[in-house]
Parts: sequence; C-alpha cells; structure tokens
Amino acid sequence: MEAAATLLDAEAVGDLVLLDPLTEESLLRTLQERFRRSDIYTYIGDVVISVNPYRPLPIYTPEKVQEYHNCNFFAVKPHIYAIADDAYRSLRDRDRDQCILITGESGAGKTEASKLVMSYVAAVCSKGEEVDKVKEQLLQSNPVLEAFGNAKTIRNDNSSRFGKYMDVEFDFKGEPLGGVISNYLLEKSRIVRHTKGERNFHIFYQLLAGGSAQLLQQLKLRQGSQHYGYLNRESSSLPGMDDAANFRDMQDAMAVIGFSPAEVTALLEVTAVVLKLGNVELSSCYQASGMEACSIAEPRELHEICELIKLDPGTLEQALCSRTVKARDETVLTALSVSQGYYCRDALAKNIYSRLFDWLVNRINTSIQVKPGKQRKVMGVLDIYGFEIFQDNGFEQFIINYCNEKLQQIFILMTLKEEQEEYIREGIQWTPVEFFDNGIICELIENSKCGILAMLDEECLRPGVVNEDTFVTKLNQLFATHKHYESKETQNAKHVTDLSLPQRCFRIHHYAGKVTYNVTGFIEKNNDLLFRDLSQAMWAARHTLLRSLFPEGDPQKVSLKLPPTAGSQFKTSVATLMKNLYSKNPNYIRCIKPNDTKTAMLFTPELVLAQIRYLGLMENVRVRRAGYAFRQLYSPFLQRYKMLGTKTWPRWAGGDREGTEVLLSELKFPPEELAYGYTKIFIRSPRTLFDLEKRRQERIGELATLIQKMFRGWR
Ligand code: AD9
Ligand code: MG
Repeated sequence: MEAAATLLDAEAVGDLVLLDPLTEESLLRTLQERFRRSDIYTYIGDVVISVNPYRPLPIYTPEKVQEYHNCNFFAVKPHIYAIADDAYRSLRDRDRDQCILITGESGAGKTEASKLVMSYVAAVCSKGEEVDKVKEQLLQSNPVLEAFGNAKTIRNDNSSRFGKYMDVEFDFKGEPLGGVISNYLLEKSRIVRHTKGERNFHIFYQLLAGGSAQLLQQLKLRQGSQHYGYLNRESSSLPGMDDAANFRDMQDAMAVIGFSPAEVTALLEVTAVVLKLGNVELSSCYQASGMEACSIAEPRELHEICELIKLDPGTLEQALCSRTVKARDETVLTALSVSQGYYCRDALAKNIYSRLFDWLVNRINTSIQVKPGKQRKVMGVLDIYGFEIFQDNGFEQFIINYCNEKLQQIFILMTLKEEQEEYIREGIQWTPVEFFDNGIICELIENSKCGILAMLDEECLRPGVVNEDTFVTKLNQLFATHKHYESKETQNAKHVTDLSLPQRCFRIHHYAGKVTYNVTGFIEKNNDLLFRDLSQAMWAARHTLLRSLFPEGDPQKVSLKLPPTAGSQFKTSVATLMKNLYSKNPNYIRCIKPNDTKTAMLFTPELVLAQIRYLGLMENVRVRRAGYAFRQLYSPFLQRYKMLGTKTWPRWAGGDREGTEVLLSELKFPPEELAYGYTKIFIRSPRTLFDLEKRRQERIGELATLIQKMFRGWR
C-alpha cells in the first residue's frame, strides 16, 4: 500500500501499468483519486481510460492543444489529445493507417471523445484555405448527424441512436483531403414510440423550437411539440439543451457542408411529413360485407402531407387503409382494420425517416469525399451506441449490445495481438496471459448456422403465421446448456431457482452484464417489410427527394426477391467494419461512466468497479505487464535519463541504443529486468522505472542546487 501511496503522491499512476500493488481495489482507488483531482484521463500503456466528469473542464483550450502537439506520449499528463497526437503522427510520419476505437456504455462519453479527437487533429494539421474548408466540413457533419440521429434517453440526454464510423483521409503530408462516413442501423422505432422521460430524435424539437414562423408555415407545422402525437405530447424541453440554438447551428452546419437551400427545404419537408404522419388519425367503419375497415378520421393532416409531397390524397389514403393482394391473375384490394392501418402509418413514418437518415449521410459524403486516384492515409474514428441495459430490452438493444460485444472482441484480439507482435517485431521473448475471450458470446449471436440471428431469420422466412413463441422455443432447445444463455425453461433445466424471468424472454450473459430481452417485435423489426402499396404511393409523389427514397416503388421494378433482414444486414456491415478496423493500427479510448445520475464529478465506486471488470482493465494491465511493463524508443529514453550516468552526461556521442546500454549497466539494474529490442528498451517491472524516476528527481534537485551555487558564485 505504501508504494501505491507514493505513486499517488508522485502522480506517476497516470499509467496503471505502474500500479503497485496491482489489485482491483488499487486500480479503482487510483481512478477515483485522479478523478477527484479532475484528472479524468489515465493510461494503461497506450490505452486511454476516460472517466466522464459531467461538467466542462478547462483542458481543451488552444494552449492545451499546443502542449500536446508533437508531445512525448509518456512525458506529459495523460490526455485524449496525447493519443490523438500519437495516432496522427504515426499516420503522417510512419505511414500507418490508424483507427480510434471508442467504447463504453451509454453516457460514458464516447461521442464527446470522438469530437475531441477530430477537433484536435483539425487543430494541429496544417492550415490553408482549401484545407480549412475540408476540416470545417468534416467537423460540421457532427451537429447535422446528431440532430437527426441522437435523442434523449434515460441514460444520456444526447444519446447516439446510430453507429458511426468516419474515415478521415489525409495526403502524404498529413493534410486532410476529406472523409467517408458509414452509419449503422438507426433506432427507427423511436420515431413512433419512446419511453416516458425520453424523447424522439432532437431534430423535431429543434425544428419546432427554432424554425421561424414562416418556415413552420411553409412546412405546415404548428409551434410546440405538444401538438404532435409522435412527440408524446409531453413537455419536452431539456435543461441545458437549447433546441432553438441547436437548430440554427444545424442549419449553419448544413450550409458549410454545402447543402443548397433547396436541399435543406426538401429535407425539412420530409421531416415534417414524418411528424405529421403521427397525427393522421384513423376511424373504424364497416364494409357492406360486414368486414371491419378503416378510414381517415379527419382529412386535414393527410391533405397537408400530400400538399407537401405533391401527391394525390386519394393515393395515400388508399395505401394507408388497404392492401393490394395478388391472387392468381387477379389483383384484390383488401381493407385494413384500424390497428392494421395504424401499423401501416407507423411503418411508413419509420421507413421514411430511416431512409432520410441514410440519404443525409450519403449527401454529406458527397461533399466530403475525396476524388478517386489520390494517394491517401486514413484515420478511422468509431463512435457507436454504447452497451445498454434497460428495464425492457427489445430488438434494438439486442443489436446494439451485439455490436458492443464485437468491439470488445476486437479489443481483446488486438491488444493481445499487438502486444505479441511488438515482442516479435523487437525480437523479445514473452509468455501470453490468459483471459476471458467473449468470442463464445459473439458466436451465440452470429453463428451463420445456428446463431440467434440465423434462427430469427429462419423464423422470418417460415411460410404461414409466424410468431416469436416458436422462435424462443427453438432458442431454448438449441442453447439449453449454453453458459451465456438463459430463459425460463433453461433455468428450469439448470435447476436455477430464480424464476423471475418472464415468458417470451431470453437472457444473455454479455461481457458487460446480463441482459433480458423481450422477443415481442423481434420478427417484425427483423423483417422490416413495407407493404408495396406504401412504397408505390411514395414513389408516385412528385417530391423529388421523398420519391428517391423509395426506388422499389417503381411499378416497373417490382422484385419478387425478399430484401435481406435487418439483423443479417447489420451482421454483414459489422463484419465489414471489423475487417476494416483489423487492417489499421488501433488506438483505444475506453470511456467510463462514473454515476447513473449524470451528476458532475460524482464517482460511484461500485458502478466504476463493474465497468473496470467488464472492460477487462485488470487483464489489460496484466497483459501489458506480463512481458515488460514499460517500453520506449531508445532516443527519448536516453534523453530523459542520461543525466544519471557519468558516461552519458552531459553528452553522449554514440548511438542511442549503445548509450542506453552504457547508462543502464552503470546504474546496475539486474539484467533480467531489461531487454534490448531492435528500436526500444523494455523494462520488466514498474519498480525499476520508479527507481529511475526517483533517481532522476534527486538528480534534478542536485543539479538545481549546483546551478544556484554557481549563480551565487557569479554574483
Ligand atoms: V451513447 O452510447 O451515445 O448514449 P456516449 O456517446 O458514450 O453515450 P456522450 O459522449 O454523449 O456519451 O456523453 C454524455 C454526456 O456526458 C455529454 O453530453 C456531456 O454532457 C458529458 N460529457 C462526456 N464527456 C465529457 C467531457 N470530456 N467533458 C465534459 C463530458 N463533459
Ligand atoms: Mg454517443
């Protein structure tokens, strides 16, 4: 404990690899102590841990940017700028494509971290009219995508409801050329439903609060979210969030990116249509045959929508209230019940919005993309939705948590791989450390023959009436003995007494905790089908943007092939993402959420401990220390410590490696403590490094006294 105390005093624990003794307790206390001092960043080697302070800190100023620009990673206080600087320089000078992987649960600070990385890189790369324009466009994509893709959830007032991966591309000099954004599965169910205390996507509130009277009139909208069914009609302003100001920022950002006024208008018109669809009320009526049918209860809203998208109201009404069924050579129009009609309305709203979001990302890409043929270096920044556990978890949480599981896997593989490769690169022996590989959970979900997603697809394709009961039954049979799967039935089989797990639910033991998923809605959301009548109606509209979102509505292009399910599409895009990440040099930012109440500077030890465990931070430190706790290029190492040797101080005329060997042999460290790689010195135990640091401090003291004496002598 004494050593740990010394560490805290010396602030050397900026790197947890140096923690002595290493226990969960000491790791937790170190993070807590640093957090108390507003030191929210801590390293494990070159991995950055970031604890969300929930208050603005004065550590992102232009002076700070200068401080970290071209810094020596280990010689300055831990900071996200240091990792950004290291990644950028490695890309520019060593020609290695980089990726910044930001992980952590919802509200832990991933999106903020991704913005800090981007703004740092923008600040340190060169300036010039053309380059500045590119930088601005890249940075300004954030307010636009956040307006349309973020929402208040119980966990986070600005929660990302989509996954985002952005490749920033640079030329050989390290100047930004442009970028490409990929988006992953937007949580579109939020359009039609959200839990009490949450909100729909920010854009709706922004538009209603910040749109001028003229704009709202043009969009046929009324001021105030209480008028709109999809906004839950509740009071929806958020403390600390100025929707009107954010709307102006978003509009400015669109202008910077290069949206034309006509494009902005079209985008807002389609947004207004989604909002207004939620107010289209249906009433029930009966056909002559006695069958239940539905009709539009009050035509005004529908007419206004049709005016906005230039469509004949009769076409939309028919598409919402009936369905064309082809039987042999005949086409029959079947009336829908009220609940089926509402289902259609909501499906349409969700589809329009998610396609609009895809369009938005593509449109931004059109502005920021780099012309083909240019040689480029790439820095990818990944910011996805964090791991989520709610009271009620559905298909969306399942997908989000699967994605987080994959990222954890990449962390495990790449930290191990990277460590191993470094020893091989440097010609040094090492013994690998065992730790939990979550590959088994990824397999449970994604195995192409019998994973949960494959089973769900199989259920979706089964002819006849399908429901989730048979889906769960199948899972229960398949995974009865799986260590990471539980349900009411499998619990019985395993004689577990906790029978609280409801029917139609299964529970997965994720790396980050146990999550119970309710399967209601899984099939519908996975199928993600839109009745052809609706896509054809949208295609019939003379609103160019809206129409372009529904190419399958063109009657000439009717395809009998079923589109891929939402789950399998997601799996494919995650696989592509993983391949992309594996090809780059990874840099990790692991975000920790210190409390559940979004309170400034509050650190709840139990909550942090749980994250330390599931993020595998202890193992991370152990792996890092299993071989050599510390390694550094010969040159900066010699610079820092040469004052300790009689032969190396004040000048060493030979090579850096030779100088390091001469210095360390003079200091008489046991040979097993040290290993000389091709380009780096490796030090096995943190104590040796402390010893070096201590001696250095003493030497600086001696030298200072010496200098003082000299000055006095001169006077
Ligand atoms: V989610 O998975 O998208 O729901 P994130 O992205 O991990 O989540 P986010 O970055 O949005 O979380 O952070 C949540 C809030 O914490 C922010 O809105 C800020 O109010 C606060 N935050 C996060 N990081 C910092 C920081 N470095 N300094 C100050 C911060 N406040
Ligand atoms: Mg986020």
